Amino acid sequence: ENGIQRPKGHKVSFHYNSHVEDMHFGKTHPMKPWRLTLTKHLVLGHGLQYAMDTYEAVSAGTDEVRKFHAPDYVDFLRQVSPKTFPELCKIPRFTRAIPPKHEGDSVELGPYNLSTSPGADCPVFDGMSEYLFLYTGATLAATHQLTSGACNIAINWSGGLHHAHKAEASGFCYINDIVLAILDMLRVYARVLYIDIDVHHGDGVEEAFQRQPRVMTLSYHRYGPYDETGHKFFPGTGDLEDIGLKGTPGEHFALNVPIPSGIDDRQYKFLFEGVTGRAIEAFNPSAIVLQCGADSLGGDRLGQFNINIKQHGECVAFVKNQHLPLLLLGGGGYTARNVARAWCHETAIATDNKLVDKVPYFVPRIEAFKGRAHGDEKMYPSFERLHKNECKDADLEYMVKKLEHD
Ligand code: ZLS
Ligand code: CA
Ligand code: ZN
Repeated sequence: ENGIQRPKGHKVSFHYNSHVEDMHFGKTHPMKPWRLTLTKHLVLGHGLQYAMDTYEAVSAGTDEVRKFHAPDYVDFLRQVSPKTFPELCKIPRFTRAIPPKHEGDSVELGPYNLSTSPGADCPVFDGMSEYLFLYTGATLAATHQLTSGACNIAINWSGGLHHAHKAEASGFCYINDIVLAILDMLRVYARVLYIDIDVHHGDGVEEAFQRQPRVMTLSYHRYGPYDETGHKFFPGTGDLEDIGLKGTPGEHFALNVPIPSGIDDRQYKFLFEGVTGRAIEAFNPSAIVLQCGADSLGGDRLGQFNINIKQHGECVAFVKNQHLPLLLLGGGGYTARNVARAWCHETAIATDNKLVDKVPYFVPRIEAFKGRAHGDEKMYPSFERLHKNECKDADLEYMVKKLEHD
């Protein structure tokens, strides 16, 4: 009815389980799983399900998660809830992972950087264990569809949690579904390129593969002082000079594009297409994983870029046009209505569809779409409060040259 069609010449599979929507990290916590409800309603409202094979995800198994994460950490995540947390913290096997307390720490941290305090980045909340293994299960199912040749593009918007370490949660991420997906892909593909357009550095993925020449990681991110406070933008890594672990086969197989605040569409396009294009040429990947964190959009609650949905989507289109097996994952994104708009738009791009220029009739949460649309930008509402642009064209040109050399 909306003219949605299946793509010609390639297949797309979409992986999701609505149970991830019920989760709450805490009242003031910026990570809102209900952005996935909004995304789902937009995708279904536009009829994009008719253009893809849709699958309900099941939980990842303990053994699957242990392919990257430490066995004790996985056991802890399996059992943890606000009720069990205090008891688990006393078990000797887990107490080793409690960080030392520093003078002036505002939140009490338990094992693996987890905490029941409401002021923590990685809180322990009700249903957390189910949530973690579900988003991971969705990523692994998507990966399997790709590696088995059942599809050419596989999507999981609930995945893309790039900060999680082997035995530590970090920055809203507990299980690194991306690392697990890439490990699985290495069984089938000779070389995997990981690209990360979340506004934060993809440190967990880079670290996991820093010695590995079969995986190239490429992250675009805000880098430098956060504001006048002198604090660095999270996680504080991902300098231009960081190109993989020196003296290992992985040296030269990590690339970082550190960006000042306020970068606009034109500047981002120049950087993204210049650097990504050269990386693909030089690395010749057999498959690509694209983390589509939507906190790089203008007006994001945590992000500091001024990218519109149009350009964010053009990054996806550019990668899709390489015609390689492609895994599309979510990630950050803290202004929920824009996250949903972006990921729905990108689902349309993956399936070669153009969306009708109106909000679908039966989308239930009307207040989620109150952003104004005008002029050419109807499908891509421009953002009202933009960040001061500190991004100099000359610096971008220098970066493209420098990275080309690396
Ligand atoms: O890439 O900046 C930090 C670390 C801190 C400041 C915040 N406090 C709580 C801990 C110490 C230095 N953390 C970042 C993490 C950003 C993770 C991005 C994930 C991803 O998008 C992938 C999914 C951060 N930025 C903002 C906050 N944390 C933050 C803001 C507001 C709150 C509420 C809940 C908790 C405490 C009050 C919180 C965190
Ligand atoms: Ca990034
Ligand atoms: Zn982020």
